[in-house]
Amino acid sequence: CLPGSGPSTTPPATTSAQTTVTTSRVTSAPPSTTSSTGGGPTTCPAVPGGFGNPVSNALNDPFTFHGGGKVTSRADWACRQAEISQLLQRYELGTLPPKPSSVTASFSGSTLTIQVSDSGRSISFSVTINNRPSGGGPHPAIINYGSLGGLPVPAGVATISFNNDDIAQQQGQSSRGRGKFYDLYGSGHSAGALTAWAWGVSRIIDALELTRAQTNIDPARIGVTGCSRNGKGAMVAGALEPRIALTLPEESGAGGAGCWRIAAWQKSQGTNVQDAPQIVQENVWFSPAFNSHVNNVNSLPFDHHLLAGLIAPRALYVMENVDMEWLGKISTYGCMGIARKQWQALGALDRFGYSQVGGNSHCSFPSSQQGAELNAFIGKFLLNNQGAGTTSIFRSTQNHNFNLDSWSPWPVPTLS
Ligand code: MCU
Repeated sequence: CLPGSGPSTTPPATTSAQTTVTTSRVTSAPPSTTSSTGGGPTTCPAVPGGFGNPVSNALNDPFTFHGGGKVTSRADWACRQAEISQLLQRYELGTLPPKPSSVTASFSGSTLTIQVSDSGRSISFSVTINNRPSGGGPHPAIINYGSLGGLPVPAGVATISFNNDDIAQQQGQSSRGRGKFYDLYGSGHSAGALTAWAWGVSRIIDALELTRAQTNIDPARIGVTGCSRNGKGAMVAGALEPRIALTLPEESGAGGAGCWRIAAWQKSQGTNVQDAPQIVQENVWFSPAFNSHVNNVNSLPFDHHLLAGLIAPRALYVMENVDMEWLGKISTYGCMGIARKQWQALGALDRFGYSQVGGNSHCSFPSSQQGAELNAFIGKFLLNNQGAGTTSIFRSTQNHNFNLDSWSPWPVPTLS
């Protein structure tokens, strides 16, 4: 990690020609086009193949469909989200399988055991539920990935320990296709580890729905968190699983709250920031389908502001560390500052937080984010305490001189 401030952050003029990219790189046919977000299924326009026009030194317009139409209503937004999810899965994350044909669960002591079967194969995994409040209920819970970091969770909220590495390993390239997700779907499945873990989170919520009477946990008030590589996982889980009420990625950096384009631009300026070409060498968080795009991220029909936008208008509180150049302190600031415009369009700025502080080592949660920020988000969105504090947050302890508007040269509509 390199301390110090980043380079000047006004983007240079667009250099790529606005050419139409050949459709020969499309790896799969457009999948189904039904959205169930926002009250009842909606029929959405089919997602055209191809990448559309390259967008360099600016982030893709959330409010224009891949085919060119404008997003003008909440119903359009639900369709745009379904489209963005498909595009992310196609080119970066790999395919999220639909709900398996059988999910069963049992709860004993503090262990929730989940059995999943599909197409003649079965797996089983367990999570541990701690700090279940006694009496009353049902109570909210936060699913915590792995053992990195960890947030101080207030009383009244249970914690669910999820061993995500058991579902998909993340020990470098040799982990590709290993873990229970791949035991079920085959080692050649397109999903990277982030997607496989999100699938695991969905199965935990399925299991909580089945065992409500035993666990006394409310499946409609579930948060998800993780730090660093597991923070990337928390972000993707929030994006792919609409039943998550509160998404809490901690120091997720590149591949989580960071945008590929901003990192690529910073890298070209000499900053030591993690970028797409490096990240796919380091680990198996993404689909192998992403490998052929990492040197040309400006061609992608999305960036991670749109990954975050899959959560909007559900609640998202992003924690980042200003001392960590490698994590993309500028690319997460810019990416989330622009992501926030999606909550603005939905009249939901009180459900979006980005907070970047320093002085703490990687994944040791700083107390400066606890009282007024983390507790406010958990209070409002998991404990139903509307007076828990301000949850419209966008701050960094460092001035990055990053021009959010020149990186997002599109109008923000009011979606009603
Ligand atoms: C922030 O997440 C990762 C980062 O992407 C990697 O480059 C680095 O090696 O590990 C970080 C991490 O997970 O640290 C615990």
